[in-house]
Amino acid sequence: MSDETFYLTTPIYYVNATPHLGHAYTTILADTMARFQKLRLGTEQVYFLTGTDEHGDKIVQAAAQAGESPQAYVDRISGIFLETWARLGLAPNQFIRTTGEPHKRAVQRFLQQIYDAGDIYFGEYGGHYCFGCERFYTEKELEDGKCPDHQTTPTFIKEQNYFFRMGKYQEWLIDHIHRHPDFIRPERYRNEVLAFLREPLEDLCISRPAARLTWGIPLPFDDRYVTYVWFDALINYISALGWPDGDAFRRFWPAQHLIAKDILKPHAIYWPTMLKAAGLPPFRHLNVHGYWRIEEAKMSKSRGTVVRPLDLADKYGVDAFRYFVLREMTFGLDAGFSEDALVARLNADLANDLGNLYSRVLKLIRRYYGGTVTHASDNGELADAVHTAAAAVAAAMERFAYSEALAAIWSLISSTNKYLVTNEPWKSDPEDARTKEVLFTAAEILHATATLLWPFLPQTAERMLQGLGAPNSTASIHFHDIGSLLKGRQTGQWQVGEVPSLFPRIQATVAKPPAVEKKSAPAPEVTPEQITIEDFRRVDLRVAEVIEAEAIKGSKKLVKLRVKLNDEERTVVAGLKEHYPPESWAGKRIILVANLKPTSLMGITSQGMVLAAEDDGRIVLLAPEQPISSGSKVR
Ligand code: ME8
Repeated sequence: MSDETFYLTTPIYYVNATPHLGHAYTTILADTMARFQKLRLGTEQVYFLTGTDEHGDKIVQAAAQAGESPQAYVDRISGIFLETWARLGLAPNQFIRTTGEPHKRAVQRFLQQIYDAGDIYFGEYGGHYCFGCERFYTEKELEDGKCPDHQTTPTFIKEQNYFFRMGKYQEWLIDHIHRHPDFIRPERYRNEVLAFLREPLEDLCISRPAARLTWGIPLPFDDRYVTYVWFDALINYISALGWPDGDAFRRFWPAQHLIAKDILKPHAIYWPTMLKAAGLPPFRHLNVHGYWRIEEAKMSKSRGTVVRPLDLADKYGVDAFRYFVLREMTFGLDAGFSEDALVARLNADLANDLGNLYSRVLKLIRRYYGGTVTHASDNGELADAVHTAAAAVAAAMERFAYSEALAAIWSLISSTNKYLVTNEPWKSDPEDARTKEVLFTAAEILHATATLLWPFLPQTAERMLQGLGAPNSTASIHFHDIGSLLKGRQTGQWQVGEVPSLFPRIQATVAKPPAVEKKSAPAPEVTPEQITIEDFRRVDLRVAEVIEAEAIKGSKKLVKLRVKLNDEERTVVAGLKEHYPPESWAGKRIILVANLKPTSLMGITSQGMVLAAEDDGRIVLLAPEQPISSGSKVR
């Protein structure tokens, strides 16, 4: 096992609101990265932290509005965060709360240490205070005298407070950023921070008089004051590991932090200088993502209802939701969220590309070999494609480029689809050695695909592995083994059980196709010759109503139907008795090939053919989706 450890944090979220898409997004990114690193390094080497930020004016106000005590209020909302993460299948190692005693003790110790070192001093400060942001603004930062975030006029407050000598560490920080080019990434945020650091860095006010704000942590050296926002919140990243003496701190620090651009400055400037002042090594990387713009208005217009993004996870499934947010946003940039785009991705990428490939391969293995396909040769077909995908995923995840990593996995899925279309196992003799080889290889690649997918779509990957009879694989396979799985394999077999349907297709309810990247069409189950629209028009498909049905003596399969097409009545013989007994037909509306040359079956002339769909021996009649008169033409 590697000695390398990976410690990943999300921001701790304010409990003045319940979790929304933005909170879910960062936590999904972190969960995915933690799972990926667990595959790469081993479960024990990875630590994933999230939690809630529970002190301050805003929380007190929100509690008052809810008619609750601050403690009851933070307990309740923090509980909702915890529950939501469980609902989304997110699995942090720890959920930290800043009202917890161990955290409070660590904050006081940290403050005392910096105070003793002489980097915290008492002074007077007058400034423009925005209650919404809980911070002072300098004249320069205001826009037309207003808070740039809230567009409200701040209150001028003059009071005595404690200050952290942040300015003292400005040169050190600039130098550190230059010497570690990916300390803050992507680059645009590093540049933003460096631009900010061109101006002199002011000292940071870190306290509030307890007379004005009681819902905070008392300063250990002056209990007339409580500490203020960032000197409480940021310290969670080390208090959670039991700093200063905890084993976990020794093992896992320094961290990789994950945040959105809204809290860049406290993380890129306050936090490293605080750590420096306390004599601690800085974090490893600050990874900064963009903002979701939520197109609620658009959603409500096209669907008649406002859909809250988190509800979409319930509506379409956790993995479809995860897939959408991970695939749709380029790390570092903003992205728009819409339900239509989610449905389009679900249908194209998940139901078509992945779901069809998986069920096609597994069903053939069941149909041909009763579920067991044995290794036929070790020519390692597509092994290079698997290697390439695994390497591309690893390289992309190193940069937090989730969308790129998924694109690499989908490129492997697409190569596998092409491999099947080229080899057409559905048309070949099951006993042919080549057929076995192709299906074995396809199962092998699906196994590797499931492992690659596990960090991103854990539930789907686990179902895929279950269907392949390899349910515990993610625990035992390390990421770097994936490519080598396929090469030089001498023995092996896949035992396919029940084939789960991974993603049902969602019927689009909007007329206009959503504006998302077009995917190449997946290979159909059987690749028929292509026809033109004129060819298709030669088939006269009609809706027909069944008047009556009777069994045909001496035939196990045939049933004789009397059907109506508008004013016309016809007799049609259908081979569907085993699936639809005679008594089940009357009143049904069906689809009929109306211009089929009449044929005689068991001495009865049949004037048409009933359409039905077949899935692995199960037959289902096709019918109009809504009532429509018999004789209507199908176009
Ligand atoms: O700032 N798009 O908490 P917070 C993407 N308690 N991500 C978003 C988002 C959006 N539209 N909106 C929010 C705080 N986020 C402090 C942090 S850390 C020591 C203290 C996510 O509840 C994103 O991760 O306002 C952002 O950084 C965070 O929520 C802010 O959460």
